Amino acid sequence: MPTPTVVPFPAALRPREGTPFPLAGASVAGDPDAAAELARLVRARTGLELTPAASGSIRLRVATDAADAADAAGVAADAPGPADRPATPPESYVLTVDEASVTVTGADAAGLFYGVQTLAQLLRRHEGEWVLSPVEIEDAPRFAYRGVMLDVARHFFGVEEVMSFIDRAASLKCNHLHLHLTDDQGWRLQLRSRPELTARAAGTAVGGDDGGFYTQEDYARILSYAASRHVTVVPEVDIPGHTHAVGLAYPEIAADPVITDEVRADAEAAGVPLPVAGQPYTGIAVGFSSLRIGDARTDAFLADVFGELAVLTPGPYLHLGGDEALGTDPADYAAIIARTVGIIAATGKTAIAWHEASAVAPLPADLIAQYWGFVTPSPSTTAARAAAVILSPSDAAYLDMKPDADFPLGLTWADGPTSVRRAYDWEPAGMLPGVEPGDILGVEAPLWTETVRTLADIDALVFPRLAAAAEIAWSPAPSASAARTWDSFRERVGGLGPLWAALGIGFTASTEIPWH
Ligand code: TNX
Repeated sequence: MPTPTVVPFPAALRPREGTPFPLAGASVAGDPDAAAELARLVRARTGLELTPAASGSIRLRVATDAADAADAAGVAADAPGPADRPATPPESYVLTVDEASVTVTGADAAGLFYGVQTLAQLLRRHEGEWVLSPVEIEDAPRFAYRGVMLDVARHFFGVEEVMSFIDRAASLKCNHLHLHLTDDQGWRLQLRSRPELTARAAGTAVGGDDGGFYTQEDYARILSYAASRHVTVVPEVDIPGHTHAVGLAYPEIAADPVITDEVRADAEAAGVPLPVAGQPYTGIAVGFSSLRIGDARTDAFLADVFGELAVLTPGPYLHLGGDEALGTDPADYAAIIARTVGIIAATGKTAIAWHEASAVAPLPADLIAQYWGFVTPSPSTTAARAAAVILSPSDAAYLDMKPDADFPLGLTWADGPTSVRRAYDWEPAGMLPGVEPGDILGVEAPLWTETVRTLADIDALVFPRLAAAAEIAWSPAPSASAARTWDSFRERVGGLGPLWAALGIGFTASTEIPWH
């Protein structure tokens, strides 16, 4: 049997001898949400309808007692007492296929959902029929945080598009959606404490395109859809840089734009005016905006914004940005980071910031740093000082880097154009000196949207490279799994092309991948 087309590759996969399980006429029993998800995927891929039945040949369930939990962890129920038994990891599942039955047991609802995604990837044609080959899979994630980021500030994406993005990420077992909600070009979330933000600073986007914003009802819909796909939303309000739009709404707390040579060069290249206080900015330069730090009105703004964001957001994290604050004096920068981390901690949430913020002294406790330098870090990297680190190396994990030189979308600043292989061939452990494997919370692949306007644009940049980030985040390290090689990965990704096409994912058919 060829390597099954599963991405990310499971912790353990053992093909079994025997006749494949036929899909035609199969019935599904067990968890109704999982059954509906499997039926959706099977319908899209094969056109077959799975019938629900109390004693179905496909059984989907969440482990409910100790024996089930041991089972989901791949341990015999009569194994030595609880103390000797490995704890059932969250999000894990066990999947078995034989000629007569298919069973997926999740340690929890997320684990069951992931088992169903794996099942959909395993569907194949055999002698003219849709089948599943006999197999035994025990699977659990390597990292707890497996993220994607969508920048809805440079270009705005509506609720339906965000939901589609969530589906795509969740199908690759990603469990966090970082929403970059604010930037120089626009503010995208309605806040009742600060109504002028969306009244005055949400109308435009890069290139003069239409803006937009999420009402609180929209945001609640995104959150509840994400929860149904086992995805935690991490909202980002970027301070103190990337705040030109704030000045359109609350000019009294905006610092004057700092026009550097880079900002000037970008304005000339893009044919857009320089940033002007109080007017919408439609270029793509960075680092010119800041807030009036130390002003009580700024502190009140931060307390309102992060306080309300905490109330609206069920997940444990609030992201405060902190990147590229080139227009901010270092002492002011340290002060506003400390102040904002304090506000976030007081809400009961944990602050995440881009890694520059982990350079401030004293370093706030519990701050999680998101590293966006290169795979080979520069000596000045500060992420190692943080309590935990999320890895988003820009030369490997940035989905907005051009996949090749003639590609119409994307940027190249992070040593681009990039490649699928570059997205795959990096290892989190040991990447940053001073960051121990246990300090790595996980991996996130960001999509910045300066050049991205539609869901089709998103797909073209995100696929297939998100599959690489997802495998790095979920699968065992290459040293612990024979399938964790570029050759195995490219074969498996190639096998997923028809499933992605059936689901309407407009992936880029990279020449590095042998597409089926
Ligand atoms: C850098 S990476 C940024 C963003 C840009 C992105 C484009 C980081 C934390 N900031 O403001 O959109 O490059 O690739």
